[in-house]
Amino acid sequence: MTSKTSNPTVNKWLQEMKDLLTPDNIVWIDGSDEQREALREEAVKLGELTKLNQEKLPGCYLHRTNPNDVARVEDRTFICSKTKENAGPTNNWCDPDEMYEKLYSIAKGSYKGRTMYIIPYSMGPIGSPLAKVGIEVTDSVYVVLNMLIMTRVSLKVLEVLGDSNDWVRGLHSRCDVDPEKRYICHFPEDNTIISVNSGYGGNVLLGKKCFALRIASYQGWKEGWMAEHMLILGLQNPKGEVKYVAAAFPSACGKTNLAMLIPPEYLRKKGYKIWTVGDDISWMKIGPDGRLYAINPENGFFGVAPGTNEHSNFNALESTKKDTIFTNVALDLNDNTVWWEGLNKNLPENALDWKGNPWDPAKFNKADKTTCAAHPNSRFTAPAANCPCISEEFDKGAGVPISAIIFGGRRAKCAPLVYQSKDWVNGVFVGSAMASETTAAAAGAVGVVRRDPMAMLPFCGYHMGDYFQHWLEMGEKLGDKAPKIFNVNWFRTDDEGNFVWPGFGDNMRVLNWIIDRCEGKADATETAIGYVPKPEDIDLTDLDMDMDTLKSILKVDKDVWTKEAEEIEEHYKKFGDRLPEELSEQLANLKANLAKM
Ligand code: OXD
Ligand code: MN
Repeated sequence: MTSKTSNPTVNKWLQEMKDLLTPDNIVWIDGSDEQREALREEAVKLGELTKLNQEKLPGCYLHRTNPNDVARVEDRTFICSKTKENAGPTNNWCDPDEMYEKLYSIAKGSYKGRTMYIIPYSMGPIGSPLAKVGIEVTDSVYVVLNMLIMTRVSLKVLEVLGDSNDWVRGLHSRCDVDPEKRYICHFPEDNTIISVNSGYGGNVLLGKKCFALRIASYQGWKEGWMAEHMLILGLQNPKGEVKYVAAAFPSACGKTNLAMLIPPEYLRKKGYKIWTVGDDISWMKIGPDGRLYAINPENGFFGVAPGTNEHSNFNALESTKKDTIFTNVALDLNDNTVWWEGLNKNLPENALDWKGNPWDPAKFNKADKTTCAAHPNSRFTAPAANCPCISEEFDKGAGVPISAIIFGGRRAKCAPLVYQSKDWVNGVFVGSAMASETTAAAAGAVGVVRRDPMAMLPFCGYHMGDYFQHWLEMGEKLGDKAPKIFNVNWFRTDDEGNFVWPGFGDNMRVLNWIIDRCEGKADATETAIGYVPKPEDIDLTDLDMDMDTLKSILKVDKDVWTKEAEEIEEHYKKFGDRLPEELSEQLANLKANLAKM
């Protein structure tokens, strides 16, 4: 095998992979346009991709996964740290030796008759002090083409790596796409990821959830930085100043929409604007001036298609107009373009559904997901460079200074529209207790609360009690330069169950209050849970909402919060003696504050 590097650890691992997988061919992916074009053609020939209408959607393709393989598989995702205790109570664990043996026996010889693609990639701008290197081997052209969008793939990555051993090994093999033998495994102490028997994005684009969150969260813990499930946006005021915010919401709570928000017209006219730095992942390190700096380690968006339209997220839709791979959406045979529920009201008359079967719009019933043309978790993989509001800082390696961290989730009655934590430690408490309610969109009971600390429940690569402790230590290091921590809830409902807050672009009104608080410009009322805005400080210009309605969603209800505190206590029991003392104290404070209400 001719190598592209003299790095001994890379070459040794690649030789091991070749011996294990026994491919017929080996191809290094270099990130060039020519190679990408050739791979697209090959994928079309292999039937892995369908070429879409190149006039309307230049460089765009459609892919359909095996119907048994359409989402991340949390129950088959493992953190194989040396001890079970270090994976903690929120992760599946298996002894690493046992798991290596099992995975190697599944993967053995699985590239026979196939090509082993070697993808050298950087998470973060190549050479940035916040970036890290990975190498993924895969037998899937679809994975290669997605990685070319989602990460920075280049042989230059190998130059930057030099002889260092600080790189993440990623083995992906599609094998037979057998759900019974599907495993997504992480070996944090070995910088290694192995994914077998899947071809779905989050399980196989190993730079994303596997590296940039599960492995990187562990690295950040060991090395003194943070890898978080957060969007990053820049809010520009009429003076042209930009303040950066990072926000963590559980999956499907609108991170991509907030990251690409278009402000209401009256604010646009004044000169307000949002710049997108990232929509899913944030790596944050303390900079030379003592502030927290963030990069988006990704290079594209792996967004949920259904519900994306020119009103809900104009910028995301624009991002998908060229060089995009669509996965499991519907194919409109009339003009060879794509369609999904919520794109527009024109249900295609002549279309194939996400499985490739003819789709009958007459049988479509919104409430029954099995009648959908696009799979509810269908996706677009779009280059970040396509986004009309991409920040000019996106490609710069230094990162952006974070003024505020925002947590949030779907809570019909509990959390107010927005509140500020009392300080960093209180903010860590707020994040550790984060929760979201299930919606009618997913199978199962509606309104069930799932605790998802910092939106990292499926993504934290070590014991979550240690993760909370790491947050507390980062706060100590940051001292008075620490970002302020807030919580938002766009999803409060009235007695009829309707959302009260309009959300989308109007969330800008809340972001403005948050920035004003960071700059000491806005007042607030101290409550049992933190600082809540004075109703008059949330700007309702041009909005059909009266003060009483606004007050109703800023309210902190004693009974609801007393129940919430009890649930947090239950949730905390999981972490045993690894739950930091400070957080138990925070819970005790909350209870005492509520008792005084
Ligand atoms: C995602 C997720 O795909 O959080 O971003 O599930
Ligand atoms: Mn995500």
